[in-house]
Amino acid sequence: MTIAADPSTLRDEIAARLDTARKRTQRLTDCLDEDELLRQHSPLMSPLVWDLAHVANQEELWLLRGVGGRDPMHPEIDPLYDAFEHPRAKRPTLPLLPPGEARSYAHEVRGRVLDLLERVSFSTGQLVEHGFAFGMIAQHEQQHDETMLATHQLRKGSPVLRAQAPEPAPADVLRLPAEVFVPGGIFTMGTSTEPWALDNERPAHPVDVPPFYLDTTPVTNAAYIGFIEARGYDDQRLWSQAGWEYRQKADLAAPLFWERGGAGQWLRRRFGITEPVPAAEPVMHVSWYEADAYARWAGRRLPSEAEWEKAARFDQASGRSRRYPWGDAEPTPARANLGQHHLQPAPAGSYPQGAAPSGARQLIGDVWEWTASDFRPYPGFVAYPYREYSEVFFGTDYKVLRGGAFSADPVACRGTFRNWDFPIRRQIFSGFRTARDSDLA
Ligand code: AVJ
Ligand code: FE
Repeated sequence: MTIAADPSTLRDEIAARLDTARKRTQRLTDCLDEDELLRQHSPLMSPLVWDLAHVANQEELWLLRGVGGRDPMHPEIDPLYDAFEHPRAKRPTLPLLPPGEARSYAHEVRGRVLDLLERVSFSTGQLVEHGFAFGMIAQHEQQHDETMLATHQLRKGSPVLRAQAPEPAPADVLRLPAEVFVPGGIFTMGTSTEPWALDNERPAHPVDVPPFYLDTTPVTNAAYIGFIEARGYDDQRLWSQAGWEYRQKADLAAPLFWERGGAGQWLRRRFGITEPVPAAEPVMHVSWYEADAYARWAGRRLPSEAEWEKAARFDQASGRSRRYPWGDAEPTPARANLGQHHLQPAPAGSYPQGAAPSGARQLIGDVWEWTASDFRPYPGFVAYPYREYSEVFFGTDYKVLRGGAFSADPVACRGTFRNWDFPIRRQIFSGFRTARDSDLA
């Protein structure tokens, strides 16, 4: 988000970002009947009608109450939509607002927010400076839109979501080197200036990263099939201890949503349609444990989070960290596969216009990329505006994912953006690329 200096342009930008999020929420919910919205499609997910009202409830909480100082509209429903009161598995048993009421609640909140936006001054404190709280809420709705897309992927039944396929890979993919070199040295990680960056991306701080090599593109389905056919899932030596335990317990044998077809072919289910696994596409729906085992099989390792960010942002020529791999300008459809315009990743090597100075491609968009790193605070971290956004998740339970996927919106994706999940998770749009040390150290 490039923030406009003058308040009236900022108002327009905020309204547009909120509207994009709402249209996406509607696209993901208007296509299903009441029963499908109320049903829990997987114990991993909330019923879609919960996400719908939760998004509205957070918007009411942070914008109407937090910024606008209004009284709660329906205080009795607050606990229902507090993510910390009720785990996802329990949400279907709650007296949730039925779809019609959830929609009108969201509509009413939004109307009042747009009124507030007309009158708000962006200079009355940290919450509204550069429109931060509005940006946070647009990001929050988009993050739930991504979660709702994962719910669609998990649901059985007739397909309702369709989108255009991405372009074929550009001609130069055959000449791309397998890996790029990132020289050692200090770079600036995180940000203190990106106006809508969330608390966990802050502050900017120097990190010394030894030289390393990184895959030019995410690992493809074809490469991953190599790991499967080499019996990587059966070779305990390739797995971490926790990874092997989980591989045994969950009987992992391939990415989630994959099945064997005839004649050695692999098939996958994607938004209700079964199709051959496309060889050139980045692999997706793998857990951190699988990514870690694959990397070991390939004689490599996952990149640390700092390595990933340096490869994505650091411009050796200027010594600066960019906002995005290609520079400081906003994402466009020519630079990155974001925003649910395509409902799948583009072939590895796509988006030459989105390449990083290191030469790596698709660091933003296509698939979230698992990193080797635990989700931890940066030095100087301050929880803002609430501890439950990031701080309560810090520690060794979660691994960091970077870069965003086709499922993520540009408003909630940038070179500094940090996502996190449990290392067993596979229903998310997760892939990875691998790295290795350089002997130049
Ligand atoms: C950043 C994607 C891990 O979905 O749990 C949504 C985002 N936080 N509502 C999540 C979030 C509160 C969060 N992730
Ligand atoms: Fe939420």
